[in-house]
Amino acid sequence: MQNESIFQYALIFCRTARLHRRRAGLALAKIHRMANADLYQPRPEHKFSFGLWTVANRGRDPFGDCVRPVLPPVEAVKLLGEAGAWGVNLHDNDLVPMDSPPAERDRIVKAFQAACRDHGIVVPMATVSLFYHPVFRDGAFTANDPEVRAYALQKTMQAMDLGAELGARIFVLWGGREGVETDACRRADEAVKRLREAVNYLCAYNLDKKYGFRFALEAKPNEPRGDIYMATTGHYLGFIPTLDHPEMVGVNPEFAHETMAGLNFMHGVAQAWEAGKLFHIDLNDQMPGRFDQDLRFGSANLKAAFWLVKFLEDAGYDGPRHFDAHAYRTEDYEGVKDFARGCMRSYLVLKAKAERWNADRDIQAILAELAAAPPSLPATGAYSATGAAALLRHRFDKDAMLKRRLPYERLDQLTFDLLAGIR
Ligand code: DIG
Ligand code: MN
Ligand code: MN
Repeated sequence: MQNESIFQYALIFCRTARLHRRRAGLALAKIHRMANADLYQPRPEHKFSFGLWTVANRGRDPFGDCVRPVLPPVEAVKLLGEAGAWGVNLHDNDLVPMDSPPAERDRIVKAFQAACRDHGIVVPMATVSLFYHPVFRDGAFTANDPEVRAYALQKTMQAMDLGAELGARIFVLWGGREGVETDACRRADEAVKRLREAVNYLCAYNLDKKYGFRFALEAKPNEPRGDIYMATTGHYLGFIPTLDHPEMVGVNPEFAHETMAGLNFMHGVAQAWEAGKLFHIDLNDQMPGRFDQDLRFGSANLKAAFWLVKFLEDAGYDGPRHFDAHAYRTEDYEGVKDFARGCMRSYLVLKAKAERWNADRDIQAILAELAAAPPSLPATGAYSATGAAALLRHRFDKDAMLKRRLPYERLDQLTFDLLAGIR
């Protein structure tokens, strides 16, 4: 009897313990979910913004018609507010149809401003569509027809008026049609001259109206034109110093566009940042060698997205994190909201991973090893005749230099493990 009752007690104990363990596990999972929920919830201080054209993208592509109904601007603002975005951006005609009568324009703008107020959304950036209407088929600022070039300036000034009215302080210029299918159409340096003249004119308008805009020039190598002038952020970094007001002009690098050009996006962003010219950024994702996919941020190349987020956060970039992307053509508007949430969530997950990377003991130990100062070297910072003489006299021990380890394989594997969630 005694053995049996002990066995009974043991059985009850084990079942109870298993129940408690299961409950504890569930409670832990719930705490983890709640913590995660807070950790990856977008907040205004994250400065996440979307263009009206991103969440209102109807899924049309060169081979298929729209799959989603029109999403009016005030509805787009509501969707973004519900998803947790901080800001909404717009091209002039995303909000006000071309050639709207002034009274209609004002009515539309007031309704939009009310929606932004209702949903706690700001307008950090404005831009202008110089690519959709057929009149821009040969470009806008670089078009051969001087009437088109003048109309492009007028349209941009009106878009600046609208952006200023909405409180935007950044004005993006993307020259989507500034390009060629054949270089028979104009000398490429003539295009540069026309572009410079237009940007100088708009900087002067900005000063005249005291709008305080900072212009952010956005590069793209091709699409919709066979070749687009100013194909990469680097091209614009070389162009800006030639302007009348270079201090007023920076860049708006886009992840997909630099990737289309086969470049390391973070490197272009880092060079722009180092030059004090990272005025805005277009975040999305892109598989190399394809048309401009404008995919949800982090959805195609996790590692490239990680290095970008790590750079922006380590550098202390304080500008908008703008997602210039759109949902898959297969999505309905619930799916579009998933897309918007996913962009912001992925950024915050990678931000948390960057913090773990910076705190990881093994990673930091390798970085410290790499940063260890070599034996005393002649100074090579600023040039001096004595410094150069000392450098010329110095004997380098190449065998010793070759013995210094560069454990990048381990460093990159630790990064992989951290991104894979096993560190
Ligand atoms: C394309 O990537 C361009 C347009 O969407 C817009 O003019 C600009 C603003 O981010 N990006
Ligand atoms: Mn794009
Ligand atoms: Mn863009």
